[in-house]
Amino acid sequence: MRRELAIEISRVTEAAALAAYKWVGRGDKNIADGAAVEAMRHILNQIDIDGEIVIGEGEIDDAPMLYIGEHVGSGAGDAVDIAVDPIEGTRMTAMGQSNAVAVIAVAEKGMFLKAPDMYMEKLIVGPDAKDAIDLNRSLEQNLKAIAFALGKPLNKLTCATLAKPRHDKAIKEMQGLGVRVFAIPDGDVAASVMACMPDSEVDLLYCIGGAPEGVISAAVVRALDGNMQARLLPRPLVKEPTEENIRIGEEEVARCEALGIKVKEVLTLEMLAQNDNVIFSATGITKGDLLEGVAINGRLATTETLLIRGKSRTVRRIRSTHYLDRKDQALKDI
Ligand code: VTB
Ligand code: MG
Ligand code: MG
Repeated sequence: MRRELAIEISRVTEAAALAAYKWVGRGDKNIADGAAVEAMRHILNQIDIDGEIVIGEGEIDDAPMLYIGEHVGSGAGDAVDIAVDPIEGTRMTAMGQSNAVAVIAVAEKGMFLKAPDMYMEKLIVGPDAKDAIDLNRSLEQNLKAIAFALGKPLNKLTCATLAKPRHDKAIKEMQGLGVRVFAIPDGDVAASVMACMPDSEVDLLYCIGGAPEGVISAAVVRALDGNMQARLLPRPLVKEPTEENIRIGEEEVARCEALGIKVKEVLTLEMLAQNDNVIFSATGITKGDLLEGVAINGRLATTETLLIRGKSRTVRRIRSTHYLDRKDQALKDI
């Protein structure tokens, strides 16, 4: 992948965040998602890539999406696979809550795991604990191994997770062991990034979240030299085993089989993202732990973007000022 592609990719999440921002606090997550999708698609199609969306979000709740299998880009240039989440945190966007981001990850063709949009159990650590994780062992064993690798007691360990009822037991267990738990309402991509960043107090992420978010996170983990293991979980293992959820679960298992993956089997980082030549870009929509949100002042908008290029392991924070009246018409119309 040519080096300048990274900078071009940062414009994709900037545009998505700006489009999403118009819908912050307006109560409709699908309209917000739709606007971010349109903006992403528009900018992606201006870039000289032969890109394919290989994993995206939206199927779980019928939200608008960039379709899996959709081709983007001018068709000229690098053949790449793309994982997207135009709004990671639609609920936060619609309700004006913090931590919503627009994210994308790009890899060389064939390097990302192709999986349906379903639940995924994830365990992520930064470089210093990369050899300590094994999802075949218990959570407690993993926490102890991570703490040992980091040279600190369990009560100095901080785990990020999602504050969802499905994690109540795990959260209690971790707290019982003395581990500090940061349980955020939504948005495990930002938390995954924090688990790998050297300057963050988050040591690990453990949660059951979305598979697209998992693959996007795997790109960051690769780029920052951390480690990740994951497991795809059919819906009845995560939510109430209602008739509807059982039916969805059966579909998920069948789709996984067709893609050659076994549900519930441990997936290593190498399977999620096959090499570290990846690009990750995230732009804040609402202000959060990882990024500032969009701020608008008259015709000026500012954005903050985290842009990571795995090949060189360069981490950029880009603060941009946008003159909204100079944006191209298609973006203004979204
Ligand atoms: C997961 C997680 C995301 O939504 O997809 C979650 O990975 C799904 O939440 O980061 P529910 O199970 O409650 O529907 C996010 O938190 C936000 O997209
Ligand atoms: Mg989303
Ligand atoms: Mg999401």
